[in-house]
Amino acid sequence: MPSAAPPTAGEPSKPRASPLPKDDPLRERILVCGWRKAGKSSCIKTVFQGVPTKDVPYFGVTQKIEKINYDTIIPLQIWDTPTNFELDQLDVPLGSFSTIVYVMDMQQEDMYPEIIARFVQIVVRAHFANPNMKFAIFIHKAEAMAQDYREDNYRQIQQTAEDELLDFPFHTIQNLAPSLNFSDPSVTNALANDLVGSIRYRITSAYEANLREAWSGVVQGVMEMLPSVEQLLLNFTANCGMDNSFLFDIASRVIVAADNRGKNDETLDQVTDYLSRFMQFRELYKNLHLEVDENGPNSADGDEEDKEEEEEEEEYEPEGWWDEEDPEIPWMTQATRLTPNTTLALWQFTPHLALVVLLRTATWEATRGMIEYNLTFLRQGVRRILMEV
Ligand SMILES: Nc1nc2c(ncn2[C@@H]2O[C@H](COP(=O)(O)OP(=O)(O)O)[C@@H](O)[C@H]2O)c(=O)[nH]1
Ligand SMILES: [Mg+2]
Repeated sequence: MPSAAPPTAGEPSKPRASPLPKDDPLRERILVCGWRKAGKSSCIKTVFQGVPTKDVPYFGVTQKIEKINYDTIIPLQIWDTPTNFELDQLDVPLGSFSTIVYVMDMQQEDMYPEIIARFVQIVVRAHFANPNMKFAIFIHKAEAMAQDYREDNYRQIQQTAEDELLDFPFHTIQNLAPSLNFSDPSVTNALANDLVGSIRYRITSAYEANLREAWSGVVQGVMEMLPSVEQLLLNFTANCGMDNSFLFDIASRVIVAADNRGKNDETLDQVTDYLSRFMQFRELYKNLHLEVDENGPNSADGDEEDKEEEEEEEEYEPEGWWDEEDPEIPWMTQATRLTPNTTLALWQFTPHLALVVLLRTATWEATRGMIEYNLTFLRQGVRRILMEV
């Protein structure tokens, strides 16, 4: 076993000119739309603006488009839209969005055909505005439904959307794509199938961890560096005998990358829960520097749990977080024994991101030095990828 070198923050690197301006075109834009009262604002606010779920029933109606800037592994701009929103009301080109999230109320079964027809209209239009556009449907308000019922509705929604796309009267929008011949069925079939493949369906509820998983899919979908980060995590997890490793956005508790081995819902719930508990203790971590924007700090819910605190430190400098970091300072870290056999450990990587690993307690106790040694390289690797993009 190699001797454990003290973990360092890695060398400071190239300076970044200035913080991103508010409307920076480099932010990945995500448009959130859907039927009135489907839960659009709830999906955004409970995850990215730290609004507690107990406030969900009291949200006011969204009156105008709201743009929420959120800095995580990549800078995002999430657009919340009001009732009766139409694509024509955007003050930027539709093609400048990378993803459209369509929120629908799972409980409005009688409305599925209209809701889905509207979604398909948006998909088709957005595709011609940006052929790389990604689409996600959040089938929302699922918490009241039993598992079987959820699955039936999920299948019904997916089938309806696919049928609607395959039957879409593309000839009526020939003007959007003059170079394609929409009277040729082979052209329209290929296009429809392409569109079918660009849609991800997610069951969500503001009261369940699946909402964060759904957002995780959306964020990962726009991360060009995802495969490189995943590969680093995979190597690290395999070398150190871990069960799983996850790179989390700390404030939203959204997973931005994972090693993708043997992941299951239970593990995810456990880890997400752990992070929210950890965030309750954030006051104890005096040097856990999180960027708090004008939307307010994140608040987390959950119960207390025994914790074993270790060293802490992270420097944060708003002009470009990596410029001012002292490479000699150890970063904030924390480990918790969940059960006698399972340990969860957390290390902060950047002001926004933390690595959470799940491993056998015996492995942690026997090889902690080696894990921390390997972690130095993982952390530097991840940070280097982030600095380059
Ligand atoms: N049962 C349930 N209700 C929700 C959920 N999310 C939002 N709602 C309710 O749906 C209504 C509309 O939510 P809102 O987010 O304002 O919808 P929007 O009009 O699409 O932005 C509110 O009364 C919320 O309490 C959820 O996950 N489950
Ligand atoms: Mg709203």
